[in-house]
Amino acid sequence: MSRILTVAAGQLGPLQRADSRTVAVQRMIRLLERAKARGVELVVFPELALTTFFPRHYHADIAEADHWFETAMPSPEVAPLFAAARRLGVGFHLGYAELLHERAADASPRIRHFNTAILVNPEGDILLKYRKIHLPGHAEFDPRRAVQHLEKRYFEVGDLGFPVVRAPLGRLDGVNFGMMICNDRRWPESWRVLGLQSVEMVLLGYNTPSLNFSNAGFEAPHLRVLHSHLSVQAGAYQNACFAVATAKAGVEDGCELIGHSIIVNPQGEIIAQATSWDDELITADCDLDACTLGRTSVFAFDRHRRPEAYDRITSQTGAVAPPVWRRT
Ligand code: CDV
Repeated sequence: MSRILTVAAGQLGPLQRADSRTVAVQRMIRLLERAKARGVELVVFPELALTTFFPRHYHADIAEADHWFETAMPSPEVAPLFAAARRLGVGFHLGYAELLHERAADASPRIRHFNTAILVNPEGDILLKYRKIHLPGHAEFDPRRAVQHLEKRYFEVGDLGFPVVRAPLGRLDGVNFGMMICNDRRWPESWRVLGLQSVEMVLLGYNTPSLNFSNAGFEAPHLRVLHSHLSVQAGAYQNACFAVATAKAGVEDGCELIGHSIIVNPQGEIIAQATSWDDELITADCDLDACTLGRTSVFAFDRHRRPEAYDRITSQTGAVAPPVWRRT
């Protein structure tokens, strides 16, 4: 018997700086309705799906960026998305900026900011929450860049690790879901930590500019899509899982985003791909039993992994120079 989950990537076209959360939510509701008509049980929306990708905008006073963040989930503006999911019986994954009011160890109040994603079932339960760990970009205004990427300014590094949950969804009693966000997909460590928890489906959203603005050297624009797909396909194959990778696409605030959302199977094959720069739904029937082959053969971790040889992975951040060979 196969275990089929019908999933969709709900790609969003651009969200401009002036667009309200309500604009984004209404567009996502329309995608949920189209998903329902196609028998979809889960729709994956992008990273920071409620607003424009605001880390491209510099605020000298960091608190001025707080209006981009959600202090409750669902907030009144996002509640209609939860209601639509309930009405349609479709789950969803949503990326957003999260602002928390907390007490520090000395009881003083502190505000925390994360780049967050949640997995929500049709009943409105939050099944899994993830806070982005690999924050790209920089913390200070960089005059060499035509477009800023200030994730290190506005967000803290996520504090939830890479969690996996087994939860019922659609017609299935249990699916092992894991999450990562955008830049995390480029790091094999993210995938392997999920793989080591028997993840069956990785959900991830992204905002990737079509140009590399870091001014560190030339990167041909066509390689931006290649690198995104390469990362997701390799991660899914090497950890024998499905992946739904959903983009924001098109020209947002004058900055072009690559789009090219994909759904990938455990063989690393792309089984659905977006072709527009607009709101677009791509779907796939994912038989989760297809994860078994990889994880019981080439990637049977318990038989083949050699953690005793991997200590550099967790003990070291930057690369060190190798010893220089000399004739003896
Ligand atoms: N939002 C992102 O994390 N974007 C990065 C860009 C800066 C390269 C990405 O990895 O796609």
